[in-house]
Order: sequence, then structure tokens, then C-alpha cells
Amino acid sequence: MNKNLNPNKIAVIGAGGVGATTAYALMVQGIGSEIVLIDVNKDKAEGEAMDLRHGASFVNPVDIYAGDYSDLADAKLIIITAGAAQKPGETRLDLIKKNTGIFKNIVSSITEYNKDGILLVVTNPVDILTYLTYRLSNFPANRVIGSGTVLDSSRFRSLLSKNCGVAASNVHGYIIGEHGDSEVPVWSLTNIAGTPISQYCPICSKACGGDDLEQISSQVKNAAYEIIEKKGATFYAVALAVARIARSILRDENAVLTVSSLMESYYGIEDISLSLPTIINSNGIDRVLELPLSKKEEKAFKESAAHLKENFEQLEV
Ligand code: 6V0
Repeated sequence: MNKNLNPNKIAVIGAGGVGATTAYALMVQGIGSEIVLIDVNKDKAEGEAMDLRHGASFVNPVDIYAGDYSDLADAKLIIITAGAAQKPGETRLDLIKKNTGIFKNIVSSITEYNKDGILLVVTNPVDILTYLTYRLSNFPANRVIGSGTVLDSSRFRSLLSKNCGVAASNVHGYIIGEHGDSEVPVWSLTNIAGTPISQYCPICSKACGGDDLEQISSQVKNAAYEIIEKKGATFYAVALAVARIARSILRDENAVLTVSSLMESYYGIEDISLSLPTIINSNGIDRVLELPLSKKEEKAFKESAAHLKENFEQLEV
């Protein structure tokens, strides 16, 4: 690691709903002692930094300020939330093209000042943009991470928790693949107290049956659409997901999180980024876990990768 990096410094590029809420989540949880916010809209970044700073007396000491790309030089972790969200009438590919253009500028501005930090992409479509960031930055694959399906896995666990009446922290399950429509719930490895869900359900007094479980995975997949329809955007849960990843990096935790990263022959997939359970520590990605998926899950994961590749190949990079 570059000795000039401050191991407790985090930069957040994009001070919109997701970026500002991420800074808030980091501050409240005492993750990082220096947080710089960068946005093309400098007033927005300045306003958010001021608002956050005014809460300083209630949290661990932290220096939060609005800055520019030169402030990235010593940042251990650079979180990218900048970019456009999908507008009515706009296709998914339109959004990809728009954010690809934005990312070309952002990534070259980052690498001008910082070549040793860890890049954490949150902007959608997160898997495509994580792969693009890997290609554009020339950073090693372990230092280019996407928030991937960390949020979806949390949604999955929280819905199962409510359904089963068991604390979310005691429900273990993963959503893998694309953060989006082709994502895959790994039911075969989902467990409560180490007991596979298929064996847990028959001994649970709720006797909800398989239909409720199928509904849970479709609720996870459609959660963002539903929230955006009701309140226009999603930012609280994703900010907590990003803070969770940041914590594992800054505190060298070796936590297992379903981040998006470069596939290096996992299940035979290469040259695209998507999510699998991954060990995260101060080096970024320590190891991607190739878990024993069922045949159906492995097939769906491969289809998810193929779908992402198709989208990426339509871009002019
Ligand atoms: P927002 O509130 O519109 O904020 C975007 C911010 O980016 C604005 O403040 C812009 O000024 C800024 N910005 C735009 N271009 C640049 C640039 N070139 N350099 C610096 N700043 C720039 O959007 P919001 O914060 O709600 O969402 C941001 C992104 O996160 C979108 O792409 C969402 O789709 C995505 N999300 C990703 C999630 C995930 O799980 N990965 C979850 C929710 C949202």
C-alpha cells in the first residue's frame, strides 16, 4: 500500500441523495475520520458538508468538507455515487451511455491524483460501471469494487427476517449476479441457525409454504421500482450498504459481502463484473467465494453475466 494514503480518509464523489446519505451513515457509525465530498455542483457539496459538520458534537471526531479532485491524493477509499438516475421515457441503455460519459471524466480525474486507493462504485448500472472503472483506471481488480448486490442481499435478509420472525442478523442468504432484473437468489445456501431454509421451514410454526418465499425474491427484485414510484429515489438502505463495505475495508474485517467485482473464471465467467459473496478487507477484495450453487442457480448466474456482457458490448469504450 502507498504509505502516503490516510487509512481513515474517504472521498465521496457525487453529493446527491446517495452520496450525502452515505456520508451521514459513515459519520454516524464513526467510519473514517476525514470525509471529503466532491460534486460538479459545488454548492450542493458545500451545503451537504456544512449540514453534516453541524452534527459534529454528537458523533466521533470527523472532519467533513467539500473539496475537489486534488483532495483525493491521500484517500484510502473513493466512493463514486455521481451520475444520472433513470428518467421517465429513458431506456436503460440511454442511462448507461450517459453515465459512461460521466465516468470517463471522473475516473481520469481520480487517477490523476490517486493510483493506490480503493474505488467503490455505487452509480447505476453498478456492474457495468464497475467493469468500466476497472478498464479505465488500470487499477488491479482487487481495488475496484461495486456495491453490487450488497443492498439486495440485505433486502432479502430483512424480508426473510420479517416473514420468519427471526432477527435479520441471524438469517443468512445471498443475492448474486447483476444488481438488477437478472439477479439470482441463492435459496440453496439460505439458512437460519445453520439450518437450510428448506429444512427450517417444515419445523417453523408459521408454516407459510414455498409461495411466500418465491414472493420474497420477487419483492427484493422489485424493491427499487416500488420505492422510486413512492418517494422518487432510494438512498437510506444503499447508504448503509456502502457504509458496511467501507467499514470492512477501513477496519480490515474480512467480512463476506456480495460486492461486484471482476470475474476471473468463476463458474467459467470472465471479463465482466458482477456479484458473488466476497471477502473484503483493507486490500479491497481478498477473495471471491465460488460456492456450491445448485444447477439452476449456476445457470441463472451465467445468464445474468451474459446479459451484462451484452449491455457492455453495446458501449463504445
Ligand atoms: P442524485 O441525487 O441525482 O445525485 C447525483 C449527484 O451526482 C448530483 O449531485 C450531481 O450533481 C452529481 N454529478 C453528476 N455528474 C457529476 C460529475 N461528473 N462529477 C461529480 N458529480 C456529478 O442521484 P442519487 O444520489 O439518488 O443516485 C446516484 C446514483 O446512485 C444513481 O445512478 C442511482 O441509480 C444510483 N443508486 C445505486 C444504488 C445501488 O445499490 N448501487 C442504489 C440506489 C441508487
